[in-house]
Amino acid sequence: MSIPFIVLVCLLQCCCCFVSGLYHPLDPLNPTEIDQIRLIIQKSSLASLPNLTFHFVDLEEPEKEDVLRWLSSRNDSKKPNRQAKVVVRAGGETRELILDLTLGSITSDQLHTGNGYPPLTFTELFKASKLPLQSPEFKDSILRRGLNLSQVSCIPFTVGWYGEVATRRALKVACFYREGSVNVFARPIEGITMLVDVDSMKITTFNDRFRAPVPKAEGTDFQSSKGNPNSNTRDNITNDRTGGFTIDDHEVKWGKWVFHVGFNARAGVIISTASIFDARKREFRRVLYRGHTSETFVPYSDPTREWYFRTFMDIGEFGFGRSADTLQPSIDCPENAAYMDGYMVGADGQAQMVTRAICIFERYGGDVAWRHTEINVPGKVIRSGEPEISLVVRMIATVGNYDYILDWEFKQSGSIKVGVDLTGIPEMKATPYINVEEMTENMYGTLVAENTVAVNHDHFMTYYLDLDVDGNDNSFVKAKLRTARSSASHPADATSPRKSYWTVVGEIAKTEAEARVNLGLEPAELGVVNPNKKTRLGNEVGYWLIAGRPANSLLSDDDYPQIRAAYTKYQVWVTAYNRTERWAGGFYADGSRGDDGLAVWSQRNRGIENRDIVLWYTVGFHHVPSQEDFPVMPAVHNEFELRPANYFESNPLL
Ligand SMILES: *[C@@H]1O[C@H](CO)[C@@H](O)[C@H](O)[C@H]1NC(C)=O
Ligand SMILES: *[C@@H]1O[C@H](CO)[C@@H](O)[C@H](O)[C@H]1NC(C)=O
Ligand SMILES: *[C@@H]1O[C@H](CO)[C@@H](O)[C@H](O)[C@H]1NC(C)=O
Ligand SMILES: *[C@@H]1O[C@H](CO)[C@@H](O)[C@H](O)[C@H]1NC(C)=O
Ligand SMILES: *[C@@H]1O[C@H](CO)[C@@H](O)[C@H](O)[C@H]1NC(C)=O
Ligand SMILES: [Cu+2]
Repeated sequence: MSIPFIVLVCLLQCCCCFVSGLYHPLDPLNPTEIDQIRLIIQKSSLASLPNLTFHFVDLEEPEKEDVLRWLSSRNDSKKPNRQAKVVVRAGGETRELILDLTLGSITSDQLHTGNGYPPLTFTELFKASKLPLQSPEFKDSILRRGLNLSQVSCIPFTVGWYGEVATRRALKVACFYREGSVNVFARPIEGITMLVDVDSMKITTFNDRFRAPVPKAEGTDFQSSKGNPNSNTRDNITNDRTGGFTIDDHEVKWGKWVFHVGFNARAGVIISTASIFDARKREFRRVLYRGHTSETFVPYSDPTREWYFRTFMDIGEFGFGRSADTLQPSIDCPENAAYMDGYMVGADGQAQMVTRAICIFERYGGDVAWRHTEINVPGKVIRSGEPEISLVVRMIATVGNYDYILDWEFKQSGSIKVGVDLTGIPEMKATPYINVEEMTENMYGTLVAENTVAVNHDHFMTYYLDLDVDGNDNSFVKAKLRTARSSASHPADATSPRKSYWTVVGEIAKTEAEARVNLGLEPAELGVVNPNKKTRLGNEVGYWLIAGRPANSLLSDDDYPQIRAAYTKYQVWVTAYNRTERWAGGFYADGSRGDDGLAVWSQRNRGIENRDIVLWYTVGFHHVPSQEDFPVMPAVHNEFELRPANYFESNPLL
């Protein structure tokens, strides 16, 4: 079929771009650079330390002013040096390195002495998952349950932190029975917990407390009976009405928008330097400097010994980019999608590629961008309007049992919509019950199949949104809508038969404390404005935050998981921009203790009026499972929108 847009994917030509120096300073590290990092470290004194493993490798965030300077001139002699931030474990310690790739050297090497650990490597998770199969105690437990060891799969889970004074890197391992089903998570072997010491890679605690029947295999298969859709039978959803989009290395141009699409192991997709063309001003105007998922918090609401620790921070403990799945054309993304690969580092320092990690496509779903019919012009019926066509950047993270579909959708109206869809397999536990009426104890979830309880939990996805609305210096507005009484003291109201109306009571948040917001029943308009830029009519240019269905954490403040993820008590925060403050749950999220992260930075209570600020928004879901979530869950959606408000002089679609 005809593809009406030009796609200039230049990923594997990074070396060519590199030679000519035509990269954007926020480009993700390419495989050549990842190799260079490994070689620099292997030639350094670090190589002599025992058990050197790579846990994190990313572009070291360049100074914003350097990036902006390059962007405005596109003059490569003004480009900042390429730098990488690398976290390795060696000799049982965590080291944080900064490498200058332009100079080819390590410029900083610091021991991490604070709490928490870097993300677990895939190799560690894999090794931990195999340990039970070698354990005599575990083999004995499986035998006594009458199960076949060769049909057992074990899955490692992060352990959180529960007030222990000293900790070591650890995982807990739970096991499942594969026999007769591909749905590993549907057949838990309940009652056994194993603690693994990650550095020595040994099971240090084994507990077999009780047995529950293993749920049956029948009815657990989630493989689609429809097979892969045939591209010829799909509706034709491409169209050429907007002239399509181009991808030049990592920079995407579509309609009025230009933005950069990056990728790293931690956040997955990163949108940078998004600007929109203003046809009246004949110039590109800045909107979003950098936006990405910052942390997820998924606490299960089950305090029992086998379940209490399941309070995951998937982005910091594993990584959304590390969990990025290769996208399936015509299922995960429509036929008209273009794809980008993603690169990251393996535990051994080698570059790893995820093919088709990101897709980009034009969406025309039959919606209306704007319309109007006018019948009050004598002798005429004037009908007008335009279809809604948008551009979507998508990735999917499969984090164990769950699949997160993460969209950035750009609209010609100037809106940026961020969508999150959850699907996959709920986490389930085995129980003796086959009917709700038999249940005499709190099972902390819903009976979704015989002997199977899907446990209550939440998903909190926190977004880092460094909006730079028409410039760096912005303010955060909390406008409340208040009911007002018509009053005799206002001359205009005096004769009104109306008793009330509503009015907008705007308030600029002066400090970080004033910018913590819980969305609720009280109507509020939240937004970021640039107080230094006004429309011709004198309104401050801005972007509103149109929130989705709100959900904040219901755990008590003194509960350990809540101490670690304290930022989930508010849906909205605003902080003063600081290049290093990007990860809401703290940089070292595994085993963290809540002493780094958004809630701590906000405690400094910096001034945030008319300066460079960052907006943080949490998309939350309280998940009370239902039988329809079994054996695989139909996608559930939530979203938010950043929408221009007095940014343009009038409707930019005309
Ligand atoms: C780029 O910047 C350098 C140093 O400021 C200057 O010498 C050079 O002329 C510039 N090149 C272009 C093409 O503007
Ligand atoms: C290195 O790894 C091995 C195997 O995992 C472990 O037994 C040993 O204690 C580690 N050495 C150090 C210094 O961490
Ligand atoms: C265990 O499962 C394997 C296949 O994975 C099979 O070959 C073997 O016969 C089974 N053993 C028993 C005792 O059922
Ligand atoms: C899709 O639409 C384009 C443009 O209208 C057309 O050329 C093409 O034949 C259509 N493809 C299919 C499969 O209908
Ligand atoms: C930036 O953030 C880091 C981490 O929170 C902090 O240590 C540092 O002091 C901050 N820098 C400034 C200039 O506030
Ligand atoms: Cu869920």
